[in-house]
Amino acid sequence: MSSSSNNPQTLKWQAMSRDHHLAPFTDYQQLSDKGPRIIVRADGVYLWDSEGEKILDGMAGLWCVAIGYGRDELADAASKQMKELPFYNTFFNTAHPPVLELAKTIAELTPEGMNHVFFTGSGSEGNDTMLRMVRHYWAIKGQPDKKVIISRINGYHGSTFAGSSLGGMQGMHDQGGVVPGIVHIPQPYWFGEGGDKTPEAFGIWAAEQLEAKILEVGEANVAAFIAEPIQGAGGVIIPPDSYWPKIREILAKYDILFVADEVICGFGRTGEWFGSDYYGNQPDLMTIAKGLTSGYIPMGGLIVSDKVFDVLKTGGDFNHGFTYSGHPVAAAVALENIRILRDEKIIERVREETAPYLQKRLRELADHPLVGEVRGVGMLGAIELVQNKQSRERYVGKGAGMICRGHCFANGLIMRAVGDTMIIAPPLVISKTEIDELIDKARLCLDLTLQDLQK
Ligand code: PXG
Repeated sequence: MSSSSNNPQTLKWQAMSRDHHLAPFTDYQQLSDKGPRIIVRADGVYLWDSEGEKILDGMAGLWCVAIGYGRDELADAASKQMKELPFYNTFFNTAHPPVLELAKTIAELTPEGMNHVFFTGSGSEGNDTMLRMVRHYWAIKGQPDKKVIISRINGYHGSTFAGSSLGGMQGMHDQGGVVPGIVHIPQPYWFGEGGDKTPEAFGIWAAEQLEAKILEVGEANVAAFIAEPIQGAGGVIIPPDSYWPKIREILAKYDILFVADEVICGFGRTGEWFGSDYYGNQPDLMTIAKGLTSGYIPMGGLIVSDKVFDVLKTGGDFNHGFTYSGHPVAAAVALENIRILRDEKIIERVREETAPYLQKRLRELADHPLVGEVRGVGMLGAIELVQNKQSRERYVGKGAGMICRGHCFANGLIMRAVGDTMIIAPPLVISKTEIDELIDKARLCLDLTLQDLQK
């Protein structure tokens, strides 16, 4: 591993990290001591580090590199746009062709009635935009008290103040506080929190928490409910089948907006264009980022339904926006990325061929003594590490997930750990042979982890 490198170039970069670079979500003392692994190039589903080691990227960068690494077409689209018009803003009654083409293209892909896009630089900014927009929406409609957003514990909606407040990550709330008017309900995480209930019964219970919260806060005060179709950063939490139908039933009873955070699920990860399509949900707003550009360049946005837009249009100025809203180079890259997803039928291939194969192979790991559950949808998967397969009891205080992640890292596989849940989200273009390699490496690392835990 690079932490024990003798390579002078690696050491030079690690010194730069120690002396100057502040990485996200990082213990700076620990990183200084260990030094980061330096990733220098990538192609397809593979990364190479500065030691020359090849690594299968089971996380698509950070859930984003949908079309895989090394697609020259995206670089060419960026280069062409930079030469033609590298920047112009979309404030003050101006626009440029890429942003308009992109908004129209996205509207072609979204569920019925979702035809308007506000662009941002990231998913977090998309959710900030959402917070202001939904409160503004209700104010225009003469209900300014409808301000509260209901969100879920262990959801992830970004790292800006609105994003982290909407999210349900205690560690983030503890550092700097939260935006007022955001409340959280339990997540539909059966394996971790379902207790003696069946998954179906637990799914209903978790959905009913939404209704209980609406009644507690008062419908007259609730602006919206936000949720990821499948929680990503929280540990690839796939709700029981009963959850979304029950949520839809509750949403139909109350006059509140529904926001789908599609930052991870959007652009094909579930085998449909959006996670909302996968579940048959009908959101009023959808946050996007990541797969929109396959991560080649930063871009996010908020897709807005006709219903919301028709009200916004009557409300005067919407006082919100970023310098890089609809950045022409990002828009050109997103357009090319979507062209590739469409022309190469990548999402169809995921749905019909590679995702069923990944899910089948992934489930073979369920027989491993360390594995309590394997679950997944599309190109998303989770493996729960346990001490007791029947009772779902964990290895307490052993850091099984981190041990496993370390073995993966050392054996040429990127697989993330969320506590003791191992998660994968490979590029959508991963082939069956590469899936075989991923599963073989995962099994090896489970073996090595179990050996360590039994020592
Ligand atoms: N919503 C969801 C559902 C996300 O997964 C964001 C919003 C925020 O997007 P930006 O572009 O502002 O990062 C995300 C981001 C992890 C991890 O550890 C996940 C994300 C970001 C960083 C780390 O799994 N998701």
